[in-house]
Amino acid sequence: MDRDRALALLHDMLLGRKFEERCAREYMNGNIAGFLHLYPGEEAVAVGVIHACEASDYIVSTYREHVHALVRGVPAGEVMAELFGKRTGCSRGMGGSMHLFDPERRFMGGYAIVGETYPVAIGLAYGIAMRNLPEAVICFFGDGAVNQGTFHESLNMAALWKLPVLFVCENNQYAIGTEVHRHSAVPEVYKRAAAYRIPTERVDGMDVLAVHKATEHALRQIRAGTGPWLLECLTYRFRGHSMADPGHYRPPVEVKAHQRIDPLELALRELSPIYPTPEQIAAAGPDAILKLRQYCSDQGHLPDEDFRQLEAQVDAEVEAAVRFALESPEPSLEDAWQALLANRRGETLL
Ligand SMILES: Cc1ncc(C[n+]2csc(CCOP(=O)(O)OP(=O)(O)O)c2C)c(N)n1
Ligand SMILES: [Mg+2]
Repeated sequence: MDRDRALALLHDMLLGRKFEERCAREYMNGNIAGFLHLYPGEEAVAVGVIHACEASDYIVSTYREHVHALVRGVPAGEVMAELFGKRTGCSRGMGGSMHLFDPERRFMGGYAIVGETYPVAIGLAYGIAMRNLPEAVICFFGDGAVNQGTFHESLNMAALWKLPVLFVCENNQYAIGTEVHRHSAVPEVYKRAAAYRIPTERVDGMDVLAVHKATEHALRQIRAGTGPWLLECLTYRFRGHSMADPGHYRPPVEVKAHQRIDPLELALRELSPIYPTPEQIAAAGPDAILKLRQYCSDQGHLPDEDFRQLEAQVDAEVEAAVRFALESPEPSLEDAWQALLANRRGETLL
């Protein structure tokens, strides 16, 4: 991987982390209402997968999708404005946190219903196959979503018709408060692909480069016409299921153990051929971003000054997104009517 790509990955991982932490604050400030599911700890999955895609590939995601949208290139201001329920949001302020949408960037949602993403993804993939295009669909889902009927129906159809879909399981080991081995008879999600003869791989979802490499490999084969793939990414969410969840079902020692393998830290290690010593990490304090900066400056790979600049840039992006959202107008009643009906050409009807 070249330096520019590595820096782009790092930028998006930092943006994902800082954007989400800011969302938590804005929720507490009363600027975001409803459910809010945050992504810290899982950044390597969205960033690794989406960076391996072409802009012409479609992305279908769940309700934990802010970072997927950001990595796909939906402007941070439009994502934040959507969370604030503002008219300038990517879903015109009528979708909210769980229903981000940007068809021009082929970001096809944002779905609140667990297991809803698969039929949408195979529908898109069927359209691609009928037109014989070199495109693919990326379908994200959680470990808790593999027990839905739509999972099996969609994997069967995708395999049967050799549809160009990459199914990506974000296995963060919990469906709300239920651990994967308590909700799934086969807790190794990748093994389920075998039932439909779908090729599969299980990767370390905390390692952005491993995720990126596995996605490139799967997409090469999908584009060669061999049909779908399933990638299981083992990851962990650092926060509760949503802002309403204090997460008491997880022992603090488990959470701490996972936080020690921060995907941001791993990403920066990958930027350099030499790994930091445990002493260097310990000396950098508890904050992963500080550790990264320390590490990079120690290695001389990404000079401290460059890292400071990158971090300042991300801070400014998040700040501008919040300002944009705050200053944007609410949708009007007229806007609500506009979004109610559409004809087959996608024109809204009143
Ligand atoms: C069909 C349906 N059933 C139940 C719910 C309630 N629900 C919301 S999130 C969730 C857990 C999903 O867990 P997982 O797929 O592992 O995703 P994660 O939240 O861990 O990212 C459930 C059961 C829902 N939204 N939709
Ligand atoms: Mg889960």
